[in-house]
Amino acid sequence: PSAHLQTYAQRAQKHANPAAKALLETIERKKSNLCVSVDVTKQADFLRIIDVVGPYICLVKTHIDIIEDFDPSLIDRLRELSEKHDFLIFEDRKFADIGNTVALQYSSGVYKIASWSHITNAHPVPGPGIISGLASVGRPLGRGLLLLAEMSSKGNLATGAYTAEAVHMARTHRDFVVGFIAMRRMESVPTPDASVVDEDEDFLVLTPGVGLDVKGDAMGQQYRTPREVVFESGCDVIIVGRGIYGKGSDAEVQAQAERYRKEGWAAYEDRIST
Ligand code: 5IU
Repeated sequence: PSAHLQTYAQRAQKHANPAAKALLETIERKKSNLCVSVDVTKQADFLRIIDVVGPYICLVKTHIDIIEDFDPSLIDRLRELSEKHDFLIFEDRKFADIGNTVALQYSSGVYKIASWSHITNAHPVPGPGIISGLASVGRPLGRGLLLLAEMSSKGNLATGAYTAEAVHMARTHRDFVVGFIAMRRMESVPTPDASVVDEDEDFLVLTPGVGLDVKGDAMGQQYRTPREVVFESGCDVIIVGRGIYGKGSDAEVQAQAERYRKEGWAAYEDRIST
């Protein structure tokens, strides 16, 4: 059966990539397919929110370059929280340059993303060289890459033939590409070269643009519910930002995290039992 009709545990057992395997195991262990996106600009807020939502998440998504008072000790604190609460880390870097440059951006600079982020992502726009560049750094460390096959924002250009080429690039680099940022499952996307299709492929689909209370924002974001994303569209992980951390007090943030965890998990249970 298609990957999304199997349990996370079954998929974890078979997955060859260490980061994907660890994520699937964490999802199963914590009964959470919730990733919280923590888009705040101060270290203290960043760490406090992650400590509050930690028990309810499988993955934390970061934009490390928006932290104004960043210093390298923040990474040590983040790692401590990931061990305390048992979640993985996804730096949403959206690499988009040629292979040589992204290898440097991934390994070096102020943030040294590859050294702490289990999963990162890239735009397929530069072609397969971007995967080779990132893999040269990330594969020896057991990291995994997601390709941006689709986006959640209104009017985005990641559609049609572009999405199909992204899927094709993933299928030809399965040792390092572990899945997609997408709005639905990608198995049925017609691939430009059928010879690369593998009946047993298991790409994780992580999906932003998830919210229960509002339909969008003033800058083109579009929200769907966890049920629409996980049950109807077959996605594996819901990514929620302002719907959780934007709710004020720690108690409210915690309540929202638990609410989204429950919704996402119930949608998954319904999916595998149909
Ligand atoms: N994000 C999207 N849509 C996308 C991609 C990434 O929203 O297509 I690719 C990021 C942006 C933000 C988070 O960091 O996911 C969603 O945050 P909100 O839930 O606050 O909208």
